[in-house]
Amino acid sequence: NAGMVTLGETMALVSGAEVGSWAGHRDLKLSVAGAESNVAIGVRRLGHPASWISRVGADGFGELILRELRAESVSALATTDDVRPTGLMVKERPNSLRTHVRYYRGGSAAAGMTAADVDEQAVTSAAVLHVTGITPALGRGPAEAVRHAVRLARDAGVTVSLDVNYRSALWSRDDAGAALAPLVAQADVVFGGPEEASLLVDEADPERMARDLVSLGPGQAVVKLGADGAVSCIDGIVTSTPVVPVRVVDTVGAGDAFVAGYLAELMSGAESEQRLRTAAAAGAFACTALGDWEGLPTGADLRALVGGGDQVRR
Ligand code: KDG
Repeated sequence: NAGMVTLGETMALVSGAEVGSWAGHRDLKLSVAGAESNVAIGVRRLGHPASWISRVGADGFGELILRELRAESVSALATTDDVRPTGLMVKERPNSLRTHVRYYRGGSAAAGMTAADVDEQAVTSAAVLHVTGITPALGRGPAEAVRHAVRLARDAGVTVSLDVNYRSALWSRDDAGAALAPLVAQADVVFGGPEEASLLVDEADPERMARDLVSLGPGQAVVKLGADGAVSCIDGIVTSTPVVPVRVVDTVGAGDAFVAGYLAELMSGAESEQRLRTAAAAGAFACTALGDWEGLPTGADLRALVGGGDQVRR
């Protein structure tokens, strides 16, 4: 199969090496973060080709991002911007109860993306185009790039997947709702948490949210409920998918893992029940390790998770 193509910003991620205020200790670690590249890595680990379209700066952070994605065998279709720097995300955990995330991404290379950055061949030859609500929040150019990619995909009969992924630091709920509604209408699959779905539909009950999302256009809507699993409306059938219980270490990236699991199964031609089962298992597995994408599972990881068994290998 032709695999998945995605489009979005990946940033350098600076986080504390330990839990504790940065005023007290300063050991930092450097990694990468981006919702769309997380999904690309997840899909790739589950055995499907994945490409990622973006821009990075001509700096060490950009090089790190490209190396990480290539190390994961994701095809990085990114241009290097000689003027704008790579965006930065900073994650501080002053104590075990709180995580503060701050973005330094205004004027970043990826915020300078335009429709011209969209690799048309990659989009029209893919099985699935996956986009998120983060990219249109980055500026007019990135918003146009998303609209262009979605148009190309639709015209070529490529399945369009959208994760609402609302980021309150980037735009208001009103702006997000107005910009995302036309994208939802053109998507085949839409994912979102209840707070995100409520940008688009006037409902509070997850089941009705899923149904109402479908009435906007997509044949498949999945409302992700975190520790409470997911409720979906797929081809007219409403289903509740329970969570797979794990010992949670870090929940960030679980939503991207869920999407990756779902889309990987979709590309394999699996029925909706199997798509949702794998999505839930992948989301749970991602919570068992630190990092936004480091804990994304392979097929063998998922079989081990679902099969249980001995946790210690000697
Ligand atoms: O989905 C996890 C993300 O929060 C992440 O890795 C960073 O893309 C990101 C964002 O904009 O928050």
